[in-house]
Amino acid sequence: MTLAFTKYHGLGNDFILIDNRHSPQPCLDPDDAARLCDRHFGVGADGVIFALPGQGEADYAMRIYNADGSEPEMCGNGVRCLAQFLADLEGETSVGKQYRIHTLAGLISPRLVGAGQIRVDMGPPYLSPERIPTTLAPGEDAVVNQTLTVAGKNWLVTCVSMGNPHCVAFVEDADVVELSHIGPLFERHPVFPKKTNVEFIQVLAPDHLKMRVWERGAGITLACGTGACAAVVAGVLAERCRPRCRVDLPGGALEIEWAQAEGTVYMTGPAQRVFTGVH
Ligand code: ZDP
Repeated sequence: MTLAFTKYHGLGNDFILIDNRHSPQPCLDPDDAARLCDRHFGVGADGVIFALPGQGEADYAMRIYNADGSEPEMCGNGVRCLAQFLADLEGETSVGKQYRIHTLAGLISPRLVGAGQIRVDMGPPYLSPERIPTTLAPGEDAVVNQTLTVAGKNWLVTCVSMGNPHCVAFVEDADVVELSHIGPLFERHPVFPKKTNVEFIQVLAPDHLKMRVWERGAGITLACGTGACAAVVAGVLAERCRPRCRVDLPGGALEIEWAQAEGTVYMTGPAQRVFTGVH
């Protein structure tokens, strides 16, 4: 069987996009997807994303496998790449074009805003310990500034779900965090029954954050859209930043706004096609 695919990236967070509009079932199983993501024996990517037919009010549906074959509920950089992929497939170039995408985290709406930028209505953050999920702060409304011991050190963490779980730690200097050592220890810490993504955030100014991320199922990546959203929500809850911030990631910057009155988070950033291939 031959498989046509297109590589996209959002700030260096890279994905293999597959046109699966003919069937609601992804045409690859998780093991095949993990093999394709391998950077030495495959195409190389942080994940595989399927553009599936929509139902009801959704124009399309998205499913994603991480590089290890696990399936996350949502993917922020990925949904921007998906919107650009759909626009490229449809020959759509109109600024303002909006898609409604069904995801395992609900309906997500990316909009083409011009100059290669896509603004995504990411939906609400979920704050309760059960929704994240975590066993930290049982019975509380939100998991803010909780102490978590990892690698013999006490960290103050704030947890947020953007559909997928995030654990946010504010640090003095993001550059000195030993991500490859400490990332997996957070990811698999027993207080996170579905594992977690972890973001280390340095506050450069009340509206400007610097972030490094270790992703569940993918490891160190150059950017994480849901993680940047979670970081700003966590920063507001922990009184570290404003609801509207620029978040600098190793791969570039995202603009994040937690519109509390609307109960949603907006993320603006680029999505770029890299190449098309056949496997
Ligand atoms: O939750 C998870 O398992 C993540 N690895 C999913 C991917 C998140 C992503 N990097 C993002 O931008 O939100 C795509």
